[in-house]
Amino acid sequence: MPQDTIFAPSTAPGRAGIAVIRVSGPDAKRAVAQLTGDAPPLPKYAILRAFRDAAGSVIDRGLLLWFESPASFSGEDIAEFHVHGGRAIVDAMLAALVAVEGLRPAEAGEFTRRAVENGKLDLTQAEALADLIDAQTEAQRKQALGQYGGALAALYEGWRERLIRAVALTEAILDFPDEDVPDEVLNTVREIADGLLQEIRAHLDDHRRGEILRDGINLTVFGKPNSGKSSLLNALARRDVAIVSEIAGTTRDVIEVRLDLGGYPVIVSDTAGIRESDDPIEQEGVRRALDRARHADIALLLVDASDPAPITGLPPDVTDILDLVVWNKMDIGEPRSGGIPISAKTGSGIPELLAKIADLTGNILNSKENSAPLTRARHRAHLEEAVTALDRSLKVADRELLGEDLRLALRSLGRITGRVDVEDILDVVFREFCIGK
Ligand SMILES: Nc1nc2c(ncn2[C@@H]2O[C@H](COP(=O)(O)OP(=O)(O)OP(=O)(O)O)[C@@H](O)[C@H]2O)c(=O)[nH]1
Ligand SMILES: [Mg+2]
Repeated sequence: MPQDTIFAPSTAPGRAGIAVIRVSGPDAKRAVAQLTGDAPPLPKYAILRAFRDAAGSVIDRGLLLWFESPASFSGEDIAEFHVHGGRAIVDAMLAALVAVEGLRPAEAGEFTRRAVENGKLDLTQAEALADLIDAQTEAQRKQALGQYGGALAALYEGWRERLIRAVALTEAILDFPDEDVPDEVLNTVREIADGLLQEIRAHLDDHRRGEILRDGINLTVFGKPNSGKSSLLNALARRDVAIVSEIAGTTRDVIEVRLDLGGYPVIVSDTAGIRESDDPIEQEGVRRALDRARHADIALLLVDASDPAPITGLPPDVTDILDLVVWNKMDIGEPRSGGIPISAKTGSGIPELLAKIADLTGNILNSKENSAPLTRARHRAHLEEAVTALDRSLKVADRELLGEDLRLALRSLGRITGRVDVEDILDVVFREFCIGK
């Protein structure tokens, strides 16, 4: 079925030196002809052209690039119009393109979707492309780039290929009567399944490093009212994010700020001060504060060094929740042992605290060097399905059930990269075993 030809700006809207508008599909050449009155340049060469509207008047002069199918991002013919980045120019270009027969505006993600459909990218690479564009810090950029380069795809495809072989072997022996099945075939199948099971489990058991890096490390500041949590948030963010006041119970809700700490994305949450209260809104705030602290990657308990009873009123399991104790108001408080001394007001101790947070963050993310970390809950869910099926396959005696479980595991792995077809299996079956000759 012939595809529509789609177009969209590739650059963000607004004023800029240059804006790029991309056209992808079988009618891209027609778009070039209509806007420039000429054929496209050689593939991957840029040429300066005037771009004209339907009435023939010049919209702008800019560079035109041409990519010929299949050697393009989407696998289709692609024309790239580089114009000056002004709103009126881009609007006029889009109007000119809409007037070309066979062209329509692209839907969100449609270029990438076509790249996947045409086998240019697998699903993990398409996801990585989105992550790369969203990356806010160095560490996120590196992780996304590795995945875009196919690190995860190679890992998962490698597993899938081994599993395809195991499935093919089970298919091959299904037609044999029991006594004729050579033991070593079943043993090979079980060895493959067992090896994969262990590797996938090790990959899953990564303390969610890749996902945490992608989403950001959650640092939650909690403690008694007035201990200076909001002051600390403002000091870390170096701007006035949260309201600070001497009235206890100022913060009611969770306030989040995203920070780049040494290349790592850290989401700092300021929370309501923990105390007994009759006010239902404050009670809810306290509930949220504790909930956030319990689920945080780093729970920072902030205590007031000038408070004679600095931890009274905190829940009994507070030591289980906290990862880090920080003493605030050292400018007016008593020296204390254990924990990091700071003053959110004067800024003393903040560099040491930042170093400590970077340390903890590094521990969470780098406890093991991993070139292809798991980055998404979607992958984790499919991998867990595969583990369940593989685990079961090792426990069943029946050959048919064994094959069924291996197939389930295979399908789960295939869902991660977007390859779920059984054709692969049939290929191997026919190539290796000549069944049905
Ligand atoms: N002297 C001194 N005062 C501080 C320091 N940090 C915060 N304060 C003061 O302590 C009071 C409470 O500060 P907040 O940052 O609002 O405290 P909080 O923990 O967010 O309080 P709640 O939102 O009510 O839970 C304010 O009057 C701050 O100016 C500090 O390091 N030294
Ligand atoms: Mg506060």
